[in-house]
Amino acid sequence: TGDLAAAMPFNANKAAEHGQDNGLNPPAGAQVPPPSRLPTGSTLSEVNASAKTGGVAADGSNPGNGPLDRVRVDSGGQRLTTNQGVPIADNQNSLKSGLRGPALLEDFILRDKLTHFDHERIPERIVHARGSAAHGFFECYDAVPQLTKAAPFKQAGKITPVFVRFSTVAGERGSKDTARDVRGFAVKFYTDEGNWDLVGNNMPVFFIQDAMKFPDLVHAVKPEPHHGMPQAASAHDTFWDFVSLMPESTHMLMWVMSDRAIPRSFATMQGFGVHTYRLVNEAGESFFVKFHWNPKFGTHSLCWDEAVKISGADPDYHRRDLWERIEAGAYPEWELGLQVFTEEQADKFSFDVLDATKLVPEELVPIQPVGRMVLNRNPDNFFAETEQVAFCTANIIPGLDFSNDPLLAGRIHSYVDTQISRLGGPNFHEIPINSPIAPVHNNQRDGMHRQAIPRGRVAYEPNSLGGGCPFQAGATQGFTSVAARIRAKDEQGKVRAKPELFAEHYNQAALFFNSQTPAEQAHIAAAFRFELSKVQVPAIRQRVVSMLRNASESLAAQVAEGLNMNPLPDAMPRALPRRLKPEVNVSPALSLTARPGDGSIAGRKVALFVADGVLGQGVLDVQASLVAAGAVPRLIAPRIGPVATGDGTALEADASLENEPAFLFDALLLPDGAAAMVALSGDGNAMAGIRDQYRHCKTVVALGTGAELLDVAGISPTLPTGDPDPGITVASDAASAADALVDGLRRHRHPQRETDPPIV
Ligand code: HDD
Repeated sequence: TGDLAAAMPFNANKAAEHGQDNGLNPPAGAQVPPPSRLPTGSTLSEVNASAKTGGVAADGSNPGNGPLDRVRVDSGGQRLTTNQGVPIADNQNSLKSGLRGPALLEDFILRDKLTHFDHERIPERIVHARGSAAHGFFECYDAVPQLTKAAPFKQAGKITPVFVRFSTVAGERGSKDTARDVRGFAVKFYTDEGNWDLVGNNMPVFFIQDAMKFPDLVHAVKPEPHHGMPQAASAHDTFWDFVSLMPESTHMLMWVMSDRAIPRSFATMQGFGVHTYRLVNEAGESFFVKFHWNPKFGTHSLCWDEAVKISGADPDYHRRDLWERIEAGAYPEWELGLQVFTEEQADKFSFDVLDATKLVPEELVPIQPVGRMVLNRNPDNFFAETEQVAFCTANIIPGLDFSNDPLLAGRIHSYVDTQISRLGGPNFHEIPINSPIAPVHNNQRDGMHRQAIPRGRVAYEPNSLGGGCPFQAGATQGFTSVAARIRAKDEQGKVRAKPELFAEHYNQAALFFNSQTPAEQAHIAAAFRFELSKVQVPAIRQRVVSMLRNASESLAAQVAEGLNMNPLPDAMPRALPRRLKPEVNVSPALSLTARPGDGSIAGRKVALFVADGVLGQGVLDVQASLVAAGAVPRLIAPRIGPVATGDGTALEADASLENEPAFLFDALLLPDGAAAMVALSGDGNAMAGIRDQYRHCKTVVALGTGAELLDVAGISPTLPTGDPDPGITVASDAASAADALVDGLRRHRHPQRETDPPIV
């Protein structure tokens, strides 16, 4: 190159462009080793811990990567400017020709402001439009090299930053949080081998088996297209029409009609990867896997009447709960568990592991805990982070792979595709919340809103002008797909059809229903009754009941009775007439009661009713005990502000009976003090609050004369069976009142009290 190079203009920063023999040109077939991305002396965990979540992070060699601090904006102490950074003198008045004259076109300041405003909305997600998110980390318990080489599982104690978004499916962006619906549970792991998105739900199965049916499912559940109703609800004809013609949905319907569809908090629901995925180890061996997130705070749900009332009083109930838990340091936490099984094991199951309407019972394949996830930082900006985050099932990393689940196949396409219109082009991976902490180097170029400024003249591969870079990582470092063979028994040529076991639709629906407690079963029956009673066309209701008969005669009979449907329709003909013997008939793990959590009551809310004349010291003592136990007590009075206590203690109400009705709380304290008792007993809001707590099977504790409020509200401390109600306590002192509240919160609810219809 000698003479030629000397004759060319030379830029020392871009030596490689000139094809110089500068050491960057690899000998044929060889590659340049990648520079280390770790600052000297730091460990992977330290680097990852700070990346994305704030603090100091390793320098990325690509400006699109790295911690969000690089794009966080703080306007404290700054002057107002246009988007071009021009200081604005007056933000009140547009530029006019004379005080009463016309506005001038030259007013670039007004136009800068209005133009941006006119374009500040983007399309909402097709599904899962309503969501809330938080930052956190995943911590690996122990390396599992025998199972996978995936980065988050590589070393004990390793930290991988995550961003997690929870969502409802059907409702629009501004819809209520407490709709009866599946909840999305989408986790973006920013690993040092690239982003891994585990885009799951709070239920382990799905409505349909093939992505071909997804648009139909979504069109059926969304508001009906002619009048745009109902919002965030499946209780309408088109949904039930579709699912009743798709018997594969029976299992998922059991989950969606169960209390799982109305969680108490995002922090108290499980998450599932749903599909069978693959783990791949260094040796290239692969195993099937199902991912499970189990909440540290236990699985707790609302009851239907409560969810309906909450949706009016606080449509942001779950978003607020997540935000407040994190602000208060009661960090939501889940344990990640793996169900690992081999292809040979899967071959023997009575169901097909590629069928997303089936789960693998824990009794068949136990769950192996591998790490924990903690959410410990709220986003700084809802739009920039929660709205712009783009999860894609296609985002996996070395050590993981897909299975042949046909529902997953469609997802691998759909998620990337949808972001292109939602986020306005193919560079959505450069939006800060989406960009990996792992460096990005490839020859993809340009497109709308490109941020990176790739240097050099080379945008192709192979090249010699760029020193062969970026070079292929090769099979030892780079992602390789599992060379899964299509086995002789699966070789049919191209077919549009399903494997035989996909036609068995009812065994696991029965398994789920039979594994629930009587109270949970009653809620499922009531949910079907409610939803189907909203359906106008009788034939659709009949078809659902005929489908249910194949899963549970008892459930079908309860639903039919609730709908005044007599006689019962014939059971729907089965797609697979031969019966398959399931491995497991009852799986206690499928009941919400199976996961009470670690006993902590962190983040649970308690209403302490107060009114003028209250004996304030007792209330303050209960409040202090609850705070010490991690709960969130709030003083609720007829009006906000100072309360004239009967014992001279200084009390200030946090909220009023009107602006924070009692049903927003997990438990209720009725205070001591004769005058307060009179004031509260004459207040319909207080009385309705007590009755709601009772009806929703929550804990009510009365201190001293507060017990009289129970009488006025018509609440009996005795169960219909004659036994004492464990959720109603009359306490003589603050310490025992606090104990009763803590104990009640631990038990969450007292279903023994429940009747249908409710007696209160
Ligand atoms: Fe999906 C969003 C979960 C099937 C197509 N889906 C979306 C989100 C979650 C799920 C949690 C919201 C992510 C976020 O917070 O941004 N989806 C699931 C699960 C499924 C599933 C657990 C079954 C196992 N989805 C599914 C299929 C398709 C899609 C079969 C299409 C073939 N899903 C989408 C989508 C969305 C989406 C249209 C809308 C917004 C987005 O992707 O980013 O592409």
